[in-house]
Amino acid sequence: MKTMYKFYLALLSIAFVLGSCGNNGNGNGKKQGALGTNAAEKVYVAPGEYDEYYAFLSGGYSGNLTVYGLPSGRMFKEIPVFSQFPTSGYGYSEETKPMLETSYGFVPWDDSHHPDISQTNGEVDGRWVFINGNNTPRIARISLKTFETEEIIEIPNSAGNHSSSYVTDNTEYVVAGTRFAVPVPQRDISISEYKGNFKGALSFISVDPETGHMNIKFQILMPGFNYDLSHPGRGKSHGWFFFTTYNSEEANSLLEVNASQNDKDFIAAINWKKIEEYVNNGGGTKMPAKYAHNLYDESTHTATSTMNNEVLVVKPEEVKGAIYYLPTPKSPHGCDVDPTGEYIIGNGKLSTELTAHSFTKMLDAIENKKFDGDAYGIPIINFEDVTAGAVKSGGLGPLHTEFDDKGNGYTTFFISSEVVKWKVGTWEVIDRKPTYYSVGHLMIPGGNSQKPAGKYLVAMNKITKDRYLPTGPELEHSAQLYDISGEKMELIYDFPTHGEPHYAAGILASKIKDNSQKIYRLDDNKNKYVTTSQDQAKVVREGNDVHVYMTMIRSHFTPDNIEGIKVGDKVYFHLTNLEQDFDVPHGFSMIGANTSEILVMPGQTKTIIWEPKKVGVWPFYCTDFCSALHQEMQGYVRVSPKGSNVKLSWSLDGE
Ligand code: K7E
Ligand code: CUA
Repeated sequence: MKTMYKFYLALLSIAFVLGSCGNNGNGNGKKQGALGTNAAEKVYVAPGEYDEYYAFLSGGYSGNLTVYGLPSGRMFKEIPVFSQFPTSGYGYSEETKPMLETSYGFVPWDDSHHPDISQTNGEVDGRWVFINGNNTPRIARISLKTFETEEIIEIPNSAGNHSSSYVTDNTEYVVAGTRFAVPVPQRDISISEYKGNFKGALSFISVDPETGHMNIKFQILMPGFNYDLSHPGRGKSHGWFFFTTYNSEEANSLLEVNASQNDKDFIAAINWKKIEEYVNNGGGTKMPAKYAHNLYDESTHTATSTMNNEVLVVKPEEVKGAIYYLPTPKSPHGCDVDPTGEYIIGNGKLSTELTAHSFTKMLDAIENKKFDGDAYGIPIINFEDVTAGAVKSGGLGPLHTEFDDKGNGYTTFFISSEVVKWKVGTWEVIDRKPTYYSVGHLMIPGGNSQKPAGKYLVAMNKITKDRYLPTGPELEHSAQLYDISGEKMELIYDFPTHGEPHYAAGILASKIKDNSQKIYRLDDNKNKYVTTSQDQAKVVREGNDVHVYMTMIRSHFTPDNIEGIKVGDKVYFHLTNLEQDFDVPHGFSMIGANTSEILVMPGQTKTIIWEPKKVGVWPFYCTDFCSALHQEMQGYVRVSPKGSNVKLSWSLDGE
């Protein structure tokens, strides 16, 4: 182990020397010679023009998803997913709070890793993007019409939901796999009883082709390894799913040493079609499991949270011939399948090589029982009988691979800080370029589908250091854009990202932009508390609850004066934005409210709660600069002492 580390360090320093040429930005704001001649032109999107691609970058510990344009690297939006977001009021407004409900109660944060765009016939289709929450296992579905989170489903029997959220060729399933093996069902047992008692659940979540609604169709209770990443079969291997594992040692302490003992871990190959058939014929066992399913309804602008009580589980031994292990060197991390579906690439993160397994060879080995024992009854295929070759790149710490449209693979190497381009099938290395610094994932638009677009590659780097003007100890992460249209890659741009992007999904802008919704139609607004015109605005007291039905239009609230509120009341402001023009939101904020503001889109209704604590006259105002008279968009609430007999009244302009 020690010599291994020395070897890494030696190579690392070489890589650093190699890597540091071309990084000649200096402190005088004078960048020199880093780039080819026309790099600036390649990334320049003139004012008023559009980017060619959308890129959806995961937010990591921000819990969200950010939307960028490529090649410009301009950030268009941050979409709140698993985290409360005061910019829009997501997770603070009464309508969206249910989105963050779980079986653990309200969980307003998560660690979001892997976005994946829905596919049709193995091609990204621009309907939805899915993303996993790692920490409190959840999968979210985001509409690419509204760019809002529409659904979140919690994953029971799972922990560190990492080998997620990847979709099959026709989005039949979005798949979620557990990183940590845990007792299933959860119970009070000694951690030292890990081996054999802990399980790794792999969840297959069906997606309704019309509505996108998710449902956990079944979970496979696998041996207690760590299921790190996954990828569906494509084309010829459609119907299979592949998961990398580490810790096949089943260690439960000091994993950095104890889970690195075996020379090879596994890629689990799962014939999900076979298991689906088994389940459709009544197979599997329903087990009690609590998990939340949260759904946002676009017509009511309101989310509901439902608690489910059982999940269908399948044990590997129940379905013969559906699950195999492919030995794969050195704690593989990324698991990637090439666009033809023939090759399954395991990126052994403690290895220098990439392992390519062949789907054809795998089927042959299964048919001819070329096995090398089993793990908990799951046949292990002979290594030689399933590998097709290895990419011997000389890089260190391979993590993730994506593909272009010309039969090339691109792999990131974390330790040697580079992207390596290689030929699928011959495994020869074609090119390598440094990244700044320590790259994790990479993304080529459509690069994990059957139809990649081989124009740009985005490297998402873990370490930023000197790439930008310093901002104190905490720096945003850095992404880098490469032009991959030629034989050699060319680094053409750097841009900062938000949170920690672990993966991204890209798609031609033309597949999304014309469907992008502009307003919500007021006529279609079915929110329980909608106020469709100013003359319907009102204030209603129900015990200590006071409901304010308020409208917003440029540039006033109706009503804007309210009296008769008392300390100890709970005031619900139900705000409806009456505008029906694109891009005219109004905001609402109330002094001392223990929530956030809310931003209400045209035709939408949102509710925020305020519990006044002090007697006085308290102002509220619009937070979004909506017109020349935005600053006039304000009002007052008079708060009287508990038990006061000031009558409830409200008005606009004294009426
Ligand atoms: Cu490599 Cu979550 Cu895909 Cu980070 S993971 S890099
Ligand atoms: Cu409405 Cu500012």
